[in-house]
Amino acid sequence: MADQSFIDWPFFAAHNRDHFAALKAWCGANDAALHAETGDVDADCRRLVRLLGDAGWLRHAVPAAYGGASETLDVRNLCLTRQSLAYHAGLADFAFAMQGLGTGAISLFGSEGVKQAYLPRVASGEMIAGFALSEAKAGSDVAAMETTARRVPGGWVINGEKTWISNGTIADLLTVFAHSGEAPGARGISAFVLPTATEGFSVVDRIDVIAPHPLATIRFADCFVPDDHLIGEAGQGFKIAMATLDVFRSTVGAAALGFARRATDEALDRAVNRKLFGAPLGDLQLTQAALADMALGNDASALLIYRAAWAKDSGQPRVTREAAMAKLHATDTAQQTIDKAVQLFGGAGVVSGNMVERLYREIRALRIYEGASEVQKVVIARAALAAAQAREK
Ligand code: COS
Repeated sequence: MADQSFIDWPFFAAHNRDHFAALKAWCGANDAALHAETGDVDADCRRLVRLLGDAGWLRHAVPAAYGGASETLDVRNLCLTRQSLAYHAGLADFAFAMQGLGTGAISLFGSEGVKQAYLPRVASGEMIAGFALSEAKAGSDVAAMETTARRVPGGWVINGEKTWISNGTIADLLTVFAHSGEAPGARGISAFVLPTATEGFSVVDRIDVIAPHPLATIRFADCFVPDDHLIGEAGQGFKIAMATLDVFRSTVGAAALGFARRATDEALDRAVNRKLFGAPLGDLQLTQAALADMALGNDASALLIYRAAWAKDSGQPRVTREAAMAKLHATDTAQQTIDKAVQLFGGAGVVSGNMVERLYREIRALRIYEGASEVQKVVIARAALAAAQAREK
């Protein structure tokens, strides 16, 4: 059982503590169902979305007026959910996370009609969502995207190709970002809701990765979306993407923390039960050094994650810096923590199916998606420089 003491920290309100306790109990009772994998990752993911929807957990991914659990997206509950699910099963965390990220821009900036049409069905697990931002030539450099949106009577026509799209093979609706021509670069991007049943949408390629997820390259060939499927205002898409990531980057850190806490528990179990040189592995000071690093890393990550989540929930308009710190620290530290756990397991740690082997594969992508570690450093450094320049004035 992972260290739970963080839940008593002052960042949390009673509703967060109640949510964490209820979800923890549910995950414990449903561990086998969260893990059941058939080898068909699309089918597994669809099943997990249904499972989480039926149990009511997906309600935390949308606001209360549209079938959600809290009036506005409660970032602390999003983080607690991801941390708890990731502790049990990476794919379950992914299934939850994408319902939130895939509709985050709609929840924050969408038209009333679009919110009512889609959010309740995402909260129930009836519809699966995705976030289509990245392109082959536009990952960290979002503004370099080549997908276009052209205004036509009654709506917009979207053309282009996106890649590394989570849920690309199974999504029912996507938040799509495209150049719409109001201005060059970042100021000429707009955001749209695009149901994948739209004529002209296709999956070009499935992408196989070290920890299987439904990942794909997708294409839009003259896809028409009606006017009310524009999210926010035309030309505001870059800011909408960044504001959405402000909410969800802390949650990536929380998922990493869930993986790291699981690795720590596996390592502690090993340290207590594995005998070496006639004594438990945990008696060796080098083992203790590794365990100390893990415990320290977990608490430091948790402090940064829940600081960022609390700041957002408390109404701070921009938490870009705080969310970047949380994601950067939690994902990089989790990678080190899991690597240490693998080392403590020796040969058993790299055997397929061992929990720490799974975690070792699961964690890697989190240092890349939703803003690579390098992007987070840029964000943090810019904030520090801007503060220093402001003090000079
Ligand atoms: N919320 C609201 N607005 C924001 C914002 C935020 N979090 N971050 C930036 N903006 C605004 C800026 O204020 C600026 O507005 P003005 O033009 O009115 O001044 C505008 O957006 C452009 O911002 P900036 O100049 O910082 O843009 P850059 O192109 O320099 O951004 C980084 C650089 C690298 C930070 C950005 O492109 C980024 O985060 N890239 C990673 C994207 C990513 O996460 N990809 C993964 C896809 S999801 S799996």
